[in-house]
Amino acid sequence: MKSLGEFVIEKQHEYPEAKGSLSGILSAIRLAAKRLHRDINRAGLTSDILGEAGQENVQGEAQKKLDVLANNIMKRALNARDDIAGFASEEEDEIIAFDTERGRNAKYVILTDPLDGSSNIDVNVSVGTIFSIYRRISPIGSLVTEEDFLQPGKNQIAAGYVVYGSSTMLVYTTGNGVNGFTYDPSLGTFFLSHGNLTIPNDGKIYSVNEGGYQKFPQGVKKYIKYCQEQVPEEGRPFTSRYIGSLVADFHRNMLKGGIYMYPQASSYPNGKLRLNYECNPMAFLAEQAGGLATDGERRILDIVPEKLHQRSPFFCGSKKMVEKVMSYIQEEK
Ligand code: P6P
Repeated sequence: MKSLGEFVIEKQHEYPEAKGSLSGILSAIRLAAKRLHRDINRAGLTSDILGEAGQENVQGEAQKKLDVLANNIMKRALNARDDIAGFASEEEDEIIAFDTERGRNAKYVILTDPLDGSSNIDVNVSVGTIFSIYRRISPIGSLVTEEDFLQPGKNQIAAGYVVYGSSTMLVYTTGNGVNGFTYDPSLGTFFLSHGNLTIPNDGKIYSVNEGGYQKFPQGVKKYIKYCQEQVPEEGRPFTSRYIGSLVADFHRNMLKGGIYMYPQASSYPNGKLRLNYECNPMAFLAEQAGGLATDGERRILDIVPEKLHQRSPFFCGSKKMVEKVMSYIQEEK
């Protein structure tokens, strides 16, 4: 059984220019994931981490205590390394420049959704941590600026997630395929359990909050009806599975084949998911695993962000399923 640490060192040759730094960053994320695993798994036992934090994030959404805790765990773990110059998070209104000698001289920035799906935490349903890493474009030696965080997703040098489910797994890519590691709490170690993950080219599972059906664009409505049609020879109707945690739905679709959709709707005219720290990292992983990720028309990784917390419609998973919904959307143009 190969540990995550051994795997990262073994693969350093694949990113020679980021040799030690990327390993250092992944090591910080690994540590944060272990702490979050512990805190999430005992959440029900201590009243100080369940429930609302009594404040809102920049999206105007009520923050859970565990959102705030997860954000601080990630921020501290990364600030402790020499490799990260700045940090952006769903839970932080603005970017955070690490204003230290090593922060100013570090080459990379990270964006994260520290605890995705946190509304599920109080009811013991899977949640996740999502991260996205870029090389800074501002000069080394200076403080990072917002432009370092507004790069198109195709510039990512690494991305991944931790899914806190029936087991805790860390799944990441550095642009050379996707690998999954399962956490063994008794040893405090992540072990390679899903090497070279690939998304089946087609699938029979669709993930969408069908409660929003009436407000979806016509093309998306037509695709959902396509999924539900009785065509046994084509394996339809498909199965509907929606956990309410992007990371958990994405992870299942990656292993089994499927599509995750969060379309634009009147309550979310630009979709609900955030481009920079939800859509982009998941799109990088999806493409690296042979899948596809679009906003219904454009490749997610080609979108040039304008705002740190901007949202995007999101269609991601098995290539043929994403292409199918795009064809329905195109027909309605
Ligand atoms: P809804 C969690 O807040 C999240 O960002 C994703 O993890 C999840 O798929 C989606 O929103 C759930 O949103 O509107 O269906 O509850």
